[in-house]
Amino acid sequence: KISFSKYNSHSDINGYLYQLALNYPKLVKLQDIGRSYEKRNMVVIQISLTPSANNPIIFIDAGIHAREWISIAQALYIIYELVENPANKDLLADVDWHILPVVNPDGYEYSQKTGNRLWRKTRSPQDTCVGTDGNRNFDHYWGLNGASSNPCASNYKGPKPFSEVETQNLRDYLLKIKNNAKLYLTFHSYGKYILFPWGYTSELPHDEFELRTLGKEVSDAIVKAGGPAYTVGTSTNVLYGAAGGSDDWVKGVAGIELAYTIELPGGGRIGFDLPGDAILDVVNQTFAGVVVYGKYVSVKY
Ligand code: 0X9
Ligand code: ZN
Repeated sequence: KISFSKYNSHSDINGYLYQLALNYPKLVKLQDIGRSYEKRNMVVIQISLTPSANNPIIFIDAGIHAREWISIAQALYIIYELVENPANKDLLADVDWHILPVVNPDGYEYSQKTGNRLWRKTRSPQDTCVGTDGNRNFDHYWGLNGASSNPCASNYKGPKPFSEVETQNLRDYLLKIKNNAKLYLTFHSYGKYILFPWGYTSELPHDEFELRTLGKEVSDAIVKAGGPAYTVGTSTNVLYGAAGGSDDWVKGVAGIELAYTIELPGGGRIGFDLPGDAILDVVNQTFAGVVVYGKYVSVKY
């Protein structure tokens, strides 16, 4: 059983997806996109009122960084609202939603149970240490900046682009849907940023105005819902330069022009450990921003 007052295990999350597919067979389809290094199933939930129509797709992922638990709760909450709250039917009228709530299930489990709370990377053994930073592993100016060549560093880029099976699985799925996918959202924590490409350069993308304007509308909606204001801008210019991120690859290679990294608010003692009783407010306020994204895509495409 899923909860929004604590953090759920990966198997409970997949269990919830299977339960939704059973309970809402017309609305929900599951797509197995492969397994993690430790053989956990990576499952995309596809939410579509009209599966026959050629609708624009919004793709959402979370949990590429193991310790960023709130991001996974956020993805799960979006799934919950879209599938189980009839008040959100409008958001499904002419947009399909594809959501992968846990990109890095091995790291997530490790940070929750066996290992250390601040684990960030995958769990594949490397020469000297364990794990690769999934968000430095994408093949778009891979390793150019903000990424380490040291396998023991938390931002290790990996031995080669897409060395990790998890980033391969995500890449292959995105390549399959890229023609219909119009918006990519990847949830992280923490920091209250709405980021868009590029992370590999301080130069602005050709559609910077559109990305910034939409990002600000999203931030405004979150504020209206009682949440905090977010800083909106390119990764390099408002946070730091780092190449090999999923957002840069999605825009630069897959050609999905609207690509955002959302850094959710921090909390707790170390920032990543937002307490269970604070989850619901964050995910509910952020959902108001997701609604803005949904409306934008349904009007534009
Ligand atoms: O460094 C990251 O991967 C992200 N921040 S986090 O604190 N969650 O690790 C920001 C990624 C922004 N996008 C790119 N740099 N491409
Ligand atoms: Zn992150």
